[in-house]
Amino acid sequence: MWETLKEYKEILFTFQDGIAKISINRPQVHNAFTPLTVKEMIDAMNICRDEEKIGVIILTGEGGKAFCSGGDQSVRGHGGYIGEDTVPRLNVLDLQKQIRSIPKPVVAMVAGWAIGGGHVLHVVCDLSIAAENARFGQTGPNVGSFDGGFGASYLARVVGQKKAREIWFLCDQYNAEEALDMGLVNKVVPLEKLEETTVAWCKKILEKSPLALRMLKSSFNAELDGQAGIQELAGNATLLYYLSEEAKEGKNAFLEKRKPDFSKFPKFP
Ligand code: 2NE
Repeated sequence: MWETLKEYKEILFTFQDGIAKISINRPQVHNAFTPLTVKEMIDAMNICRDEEKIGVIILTGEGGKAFCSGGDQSVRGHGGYIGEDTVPRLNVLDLQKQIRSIPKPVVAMVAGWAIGGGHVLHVVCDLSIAAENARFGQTGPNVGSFDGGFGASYLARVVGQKKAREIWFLCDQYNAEEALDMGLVNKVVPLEKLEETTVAWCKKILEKSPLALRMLKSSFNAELDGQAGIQELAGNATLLYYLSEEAKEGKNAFLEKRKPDFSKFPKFP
């Protein structure tokens, strides 16, 4: 039974047994996102990061017909997607970075359309589980847009350069089995089994060491994300070091206004 963690206008944010679920709630437009949708998702992701009881995050869309159809073209204006504050934004790029850097696994649960910027959202998730009715593709060059960031480079790492160029240059749509064949999703299940399977995968992940998962996620990112990826991995190394008596000796010595004594700590080969 999913319990509501916080009320929003354009997303649902719920929790069950260590799992948070962030669900775009605009099924009338196949879960296209506005700047507000994205702002709310970023807020929910921040809560997921800070909340100790959350170990895994599911990203999905309401209605069973779409995961997400990308940016809402009806609010696309001069220079970006325009919300109530009249400022043109591409804040989904911030959300993509957040999905990659949050130190907990993020699982895309995809029913129906994962298209355009919605497709990129599932691509940047750590794992993707698809229903048999899932359809994948990019539309940018059809509608006057493109995502040359993770949407191009990370997609190419996932499916290979030739396939990624095909996906963007032809703007074809691919069914769930084709997505599985090209390594774009981890598993395909009947629609009625989608949530059950995703939750089962999340529960398996929750049994694992959270620090090991954290280190692994940042290690996978480090190879691809340049300085930002190395910073993430190094931040985790600092976290581990802070847990050690050796690091605590340095801090304590400073606070006690004495010389630190690091002599008792081992110099590993
Ligand atoms: C997804 C797709 C292929 C589904 O087609 P179909 O025929 O099943 O549904 P339909 O009738 O097109 O859509 C149902 C309703 O949802 C709206 C439609 O306009 C329609 O509304 P009504 O006619 O019933 O009033 N709708 C669907 N997607 C929407 C969208 N993205 N924005 C606003 N309204 C949308 C088909 O719907 C489709 O191709 N959708 C558009 C996909 C798309 O081009 N997305 C934007 C890509 S660019 C992007 O996301 C992006 C980026 O490239 C870079 C940075 C940030 C974002």
